[in-house]
Amino acid sequence: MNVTLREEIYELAKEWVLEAGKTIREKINDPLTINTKSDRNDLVTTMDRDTEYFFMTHIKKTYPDHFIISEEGYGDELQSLDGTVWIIDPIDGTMNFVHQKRNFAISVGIYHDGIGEIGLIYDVMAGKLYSAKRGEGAFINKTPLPLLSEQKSLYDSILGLNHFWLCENRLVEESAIQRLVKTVRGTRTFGSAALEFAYVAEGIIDGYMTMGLAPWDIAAGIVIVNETGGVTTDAFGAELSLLGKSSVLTCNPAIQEQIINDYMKKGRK
Ligand code: 2AM
Ligand code: CA
Ligand code: CA
Ligand code: CA
Repeated sequence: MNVTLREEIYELAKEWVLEAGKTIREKINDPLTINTKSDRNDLVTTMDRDTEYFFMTHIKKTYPDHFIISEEGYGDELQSLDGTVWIIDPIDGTMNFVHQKRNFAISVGIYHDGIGEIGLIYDVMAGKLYSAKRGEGAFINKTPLPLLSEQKSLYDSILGLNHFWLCENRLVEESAIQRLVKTVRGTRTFGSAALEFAYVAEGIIDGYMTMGLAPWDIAAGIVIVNETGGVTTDAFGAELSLLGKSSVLTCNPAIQEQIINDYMKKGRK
């Protein structure tokens, strides 16, 4: 992607993210209309939909030839990542938004011909914008993020893991996940995949592993984590597709192989 055009797109995307965040903050105590999707804990609110609609209308008006992949239904049905594609989660961490009124993010990843060019993750209530452009490093607001430490052992690591790893699953044996949580220094569950990616980039957790994420949960995070030297694959080390759901491991490269080789089920793709 042409650098001047990328700069223009970045500035506009940032402006829209900050504006959408401001609107959410202003309405944070308004009564919410909450609906459920796949099950009673899979929540969606009018704020999720309104925020996505805001992005869709601005993008389609300014860049009619760009495409959108997004969670709440205003995006395009894409079979490929050809061209410029905005991959948007209007509110990542809706359960936190509803129950805690904090710890949720707006996530916008912009890809050109399948390559992640721009990542924006906005922790709306904290007013922290994690951002990156490919090859230009990552930032929190205007402060550059340092590269991740190359001296990192699994013993000294904090991992983002959620309770689903405790339930029976196809990816890891119960005994292996118990060994893993006893090996690492600690585990955390933040409830927003985008924020967990941002924390990996920031180096305040060393890895985040989860099942069944969609492109909008990870698109921005991949670009930001990349810029601080982190790596993102599925939970078996395979390359991720941004056209479907997948397990995800994003982490400091120093601990990636050990997690995959010593803990995950063998022989799985
Ligand atoms: P969401 O809030 O945008 O739905 C919660 O652990 C994390 O997993 C959030 O980033 C959440 O995104 C994501 N997630 C993906 N699929 C989900 C589902 N079916 N129900 C709840 N959270 C889901
Ligand atoms: Ca959701
Ligand atoms: Ca999400
Ligand atoms: Ca969402």
